[in-house]
Amino acid sequence: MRSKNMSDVIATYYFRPRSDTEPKMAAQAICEEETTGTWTDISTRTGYVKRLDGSVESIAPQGHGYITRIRYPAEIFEPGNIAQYLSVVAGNLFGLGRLEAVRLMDVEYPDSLVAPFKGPKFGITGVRKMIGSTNRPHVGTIIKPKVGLTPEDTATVAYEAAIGGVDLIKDDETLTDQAFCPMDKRLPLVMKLLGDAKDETGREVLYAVNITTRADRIVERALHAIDLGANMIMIDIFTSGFGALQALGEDSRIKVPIHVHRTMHAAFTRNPEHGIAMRPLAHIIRMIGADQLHTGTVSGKMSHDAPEVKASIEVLTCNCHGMRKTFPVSSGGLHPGKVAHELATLGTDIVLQAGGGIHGHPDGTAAGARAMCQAVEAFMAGTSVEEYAKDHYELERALKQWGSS
Ligand code: CAP
Ligand code: MG
Repeated sequence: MRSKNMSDVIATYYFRPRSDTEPKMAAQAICEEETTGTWTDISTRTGYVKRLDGSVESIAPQGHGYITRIRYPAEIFEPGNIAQYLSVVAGNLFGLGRLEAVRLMDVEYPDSLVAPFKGPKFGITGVRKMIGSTNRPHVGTIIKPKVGLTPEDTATVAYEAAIGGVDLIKDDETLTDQAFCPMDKRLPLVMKLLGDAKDETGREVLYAVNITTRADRIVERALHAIDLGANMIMIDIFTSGFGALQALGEDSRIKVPIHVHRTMHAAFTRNPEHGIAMRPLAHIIRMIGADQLHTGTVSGKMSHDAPEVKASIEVLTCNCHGMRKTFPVSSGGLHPGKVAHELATLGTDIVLQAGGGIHGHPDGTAAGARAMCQAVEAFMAGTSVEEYAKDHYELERALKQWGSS
């Protein structure tokens, strides 16, 4: 978010110093390494350079370590260069020997460093407009198995999900353009069957085709997907790189929303003491153009804790920077029995996705999609899933299969 009354950058870290290092010295080591200093005094750090020194604004005990807020002068950042921003706030500091552990928790940027970014082209409002929804959560599915299906079978699964009532169908993170399911074949077939489903139901359904590839080819691949009829594209942000998303976000020829998957994130977000929390990453991902971003579940198969998930959602949906809001996506091990808890904890301005929790329904994909939608309807009506299931067969079958915890 924007740093209040500040023209500089404020980064917040949790850290645990090495046993022979004072907390103040440890925080100072971060500050020096990422601005004008190094491990020893240097004669070249003269007066005019020292204007770019950072400062340790505060240190307070937290858990087994400390929380520190460090101020970095805005001038050491190159406006609009996300790679360079990260090299400062999330750079060498992770390897410093004086710290046993260090985790970047949050970054506040002044307007001057956010102004070069346009943010999402569609955002929550734009995606809702395509679907025709107002305040209800969107329901999505990931085609499963994540790899292996032919283009024809992928399209059939997508059709079933659309008939069952989902708003969004997406490829999984490892499916791109492999020989067994090339994009050129899969995408037109899926769009054709989604068209058939629309003729039957009158409902628009989005298909986020995974265009993840090397950064210098991604725009070309996105444009090709749009030529083939894509109404949404998807990118694996951490394996493709921030520049790839930014290129998509800033290209005015790309007039479809971008769904962002975060595969690989847990390598740096999972350890509560070391690495980078999802929040500052989500912040950047919003700035560079994500219309939808995975932020985790509070009851699914992945290991997450509610305050962290909420912190990411907050940075995607706050009224800040004059930017559109990014639609948070809760996905991973969800099924109808988990819907109420997710929505009660995370709010209804969210996309709830289920892969196994739809295609694993005992009566198949269409019934699974109906059961997920019924669970959402129950929540919106203020009714428990158990109560709602009395009149909704697919939901009843799902609850029998997976329970309602
Ligand atoms: C969900 C998912 C997502 C995870 C990633 C999967 O499928 O498509 O990749 O949600 O989670 O393949 O696991 P299921 P996170 O619904 O079948 O679990 O972003 O939290 O790492
Ligand atoms: Mg997946």
